[in-house]
Order: sequence, then structure tokens, then C-alpha cells
Amino acid sequence: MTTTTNAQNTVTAPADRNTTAPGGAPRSSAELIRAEETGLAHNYHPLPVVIARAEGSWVEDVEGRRYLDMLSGYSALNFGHRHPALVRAAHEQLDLLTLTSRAFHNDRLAGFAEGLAELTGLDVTLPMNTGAEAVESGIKIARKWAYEVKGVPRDQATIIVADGNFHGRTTTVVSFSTDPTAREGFGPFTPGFRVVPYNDLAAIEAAIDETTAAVLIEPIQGEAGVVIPDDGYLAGVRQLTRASNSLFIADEIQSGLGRTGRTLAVEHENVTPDLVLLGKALGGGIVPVSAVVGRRDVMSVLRPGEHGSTFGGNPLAAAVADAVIGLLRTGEFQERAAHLGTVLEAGLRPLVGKGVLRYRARGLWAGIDIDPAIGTGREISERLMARGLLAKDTHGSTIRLAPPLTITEEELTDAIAVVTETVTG
Ligand code: IF1
Repeated sequence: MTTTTNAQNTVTAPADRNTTAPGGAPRSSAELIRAEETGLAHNYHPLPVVIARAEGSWVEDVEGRRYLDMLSGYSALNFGHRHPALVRAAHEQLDLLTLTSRAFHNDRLAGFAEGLAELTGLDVTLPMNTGAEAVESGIKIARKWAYEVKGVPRDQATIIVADGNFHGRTTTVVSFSTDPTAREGFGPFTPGFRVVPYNDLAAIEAAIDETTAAVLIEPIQGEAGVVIPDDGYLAGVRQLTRASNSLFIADEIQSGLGRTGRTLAVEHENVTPDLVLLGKALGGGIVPVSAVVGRRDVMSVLRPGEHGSTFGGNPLAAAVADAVIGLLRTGEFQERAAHLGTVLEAGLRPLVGKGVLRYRARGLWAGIDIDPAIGTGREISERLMARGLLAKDTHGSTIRLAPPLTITEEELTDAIAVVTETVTG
């Protein structure tokens, strides 16, 4: 890929990189990858690229090679690498206050909660750090609500989840995963979950009974390969949960915050869940920030001492998240994702039958199923990398494309050309 180095994309390397070997010589990508072999748990199989700096949609490896980032940290980098407004917010807060614990108040948290209420149309925020913590918190809140409000017998609450789900890596969350790789070897598992096929309202209706606390689903399944449900599915979940006095919990940790062309993916069906789970891009790609945002009468089941987190709601995270909310308030990023999403979809459509079996796309988010005749997902990822584009495969043969929402139309067009060369070449 011919990389453009205009003012916006020129990245400069700080001198004191900690890539030096003992004795001070700078280490190469290969040396750093080798050093990781012995020092890190092997819970990932990264592409062989060692990123040292980044700005906007572009990253640069240790040797100075530049790549267009089409993964965006699994949608944690919706606003690109080191968005100036977000870095500024972080720098300003670093010079004021970074952590108080929730044993005391801090002056950033109220604004954070007000911003999330405005963004989601819901009432009350529980601030956490990682997406999995938000999911776990949502599960705890739904169960407590089921016992105290709905009247489900103690310890009998069930939560309906979807086949193909991905909600994080904690033991309770992988208890209801349907991916053997995510759950084998981690038992015993947490009971109280019912798995139904995704995008199947009749299956949800059949699974709901008097023990049902909630239905927990991704409005679009990310890890499963950007699986988009039929129109009416989200509205159907809303209707079934309302009719059965159970909660609709939408995991918008990956689908939310502009990715699909709306602030939340549920907005494509004008649906308001009872609890919305947020994470990833809420921290602007700078600090981990997640949250449960929900109806006041549901969130009020939590009382002092019953839930918490050392870093949840810390002022540095709240300051960065507040700046993220400010970026989303204008609607600019949602409109960009909607408009550029049409460019992305138009670029993928001609590839069907030419190395691509099928694709799914909404906003700046696409999953393309690679024809095994041209290679595995991993092999295609490596070929894309050789052409200056970073994307990652999932489930063996699907490539996910999720550029920062700050990507220019020219950069996106270039990326589509590289994908086209790679799958049709
Ligand atoms: C990994 C996947 C994506 C998520 C949804 C909750 C979480 C995630 C919808 C938990 C996290 C991450 C986890 C990361 C890679 C990435 C991922 F491939 F694993 F599944 F994006 F699709 N809900 N997804 O997508 O949030 O605790 O990670 O902050 O574990 O490899 P987290």
C-alpha cells in the first residue's frame, strides 16, 4: 500500500522507547517478539507486527513501517489512535487527580453519569472498568432485581443468552459461552443461563418463564463475525421482555458508541433496553472504562457495600469518558460511520464469489467470510498485513473490518482496494 504521510498522519517516535535490550541497544520487532515468547502467557497468537507509535487511523512498527488499522482495538479505538481532544482531557486530568476510590466523591463522576444518561436515554450509571466487569455487573443487578422486585425465588433466577455470544472472559461469562475454545478447562461453571439460537424470537419466547430475570444479547454479534439479526429482532426482544416482566440487557460494548452509524446499535430499531452495557471506546482507547446504564428502578436494587471496584469511576477514566461523550454528542461520528459504511458496503459487494463467500456490514463494521479456496482467515490477515493493512480473523475464516470512525474516505477507499487485491489476486 502506498502510505500517505500528510500532517495528520505523520507520526513521530519518542526517543526513549523501552525497546532497548539489556545494555541499551534498541531491539528489533523480531527480537521483541522472541522476548515475548518467554515472558508472556501464550493466550494470543498476534500477527507478527510490533507497533511502537500511532496516530489517527495509522500505526507504525518498531522499524518504521506504517499500517492502516482496520481493527481499532476491537472497536476500542473508534476515535482513532490518540485523538487530540481525548489526549488533552487525559493530560489535563493527570495534572489534577487520577484516583480517589469511591470511598470519597470526585469532581468528575457526576458529569460522567449525566453524559451517559443523555447519550443512552436511560437514568443511572454504574461505573466499572472492563467490558466483562460491566457484563458481570449487569448479571448481578438483573438477578437482584428478579429476587427483590419480580419475586423470583432466591437463587432460581435465569438469564437467556444467545448461541454464538461473546460477553467477555470471566468464569461466569464463559459459563454461558457456546465457543469451546473460550470455556474448555475453566469449569465448574456458573448456573442460571439458558442458551437459545440468536435471531430467533420464538426460541426466546419458549425459554422465558417465571424465573427469567433478563435476556442478555449483543444487538450485533461481534466475535461471531458481525452477525446482524433480522429487522424486528431487537424490537421483538423488547416486546417479549416487557410482556414477561423481564429485563432486556443490551451488550453494546463493541456495537455501541458510533460503530454502526448510531450512538447505540439498538437505535436502528428505536429500542430502549432496560440496561445498556458500554465499554471499549468509552475509554477512547486511552484508559479502560465501562459502565452499566439503566432504568432507575432497576439500578436502585444496588445498595452501599453490595458491589464496587477499586478503579470504577476514577476521575481520570471519567474525564476521558466525558470527552468521548462530548465527541459523540455532535452526532458527527455516527454520521461518518453511516456514510462511510455505504462506501465500505459498496466496496465489499463485488467481492462475493471472488474470494469472499458472503459479508455482513453495518456502519463501519463488516465481517467477510473468506472462501477457503483462497486461504484461511489467518493467511488473509497476513497477506493484508504485507500490503500495509491490519485486520484480524475470527473463527478461522471470517475477517472483521472495523476502522476508526475517523478514517478518511480516501483511506477507506485505499483499504477496500487492498482487500480487493488480496482476495481476488
Ligand atoms: C479478547 C473477542 C471482540 C465484547 C462484547 C464484552 C466484551 C467484549 C460484545 C468484554 C470484548 C474483546 C475481548 C478480546 C478481543 C475482543 C473480541 F474477539 F474476544 F470477542 F471484540 F470480538 N462484550 N471483546 O466484544 O470486554 O472485558 O474485553 O473489556 O478477549 O480477546 P473486555
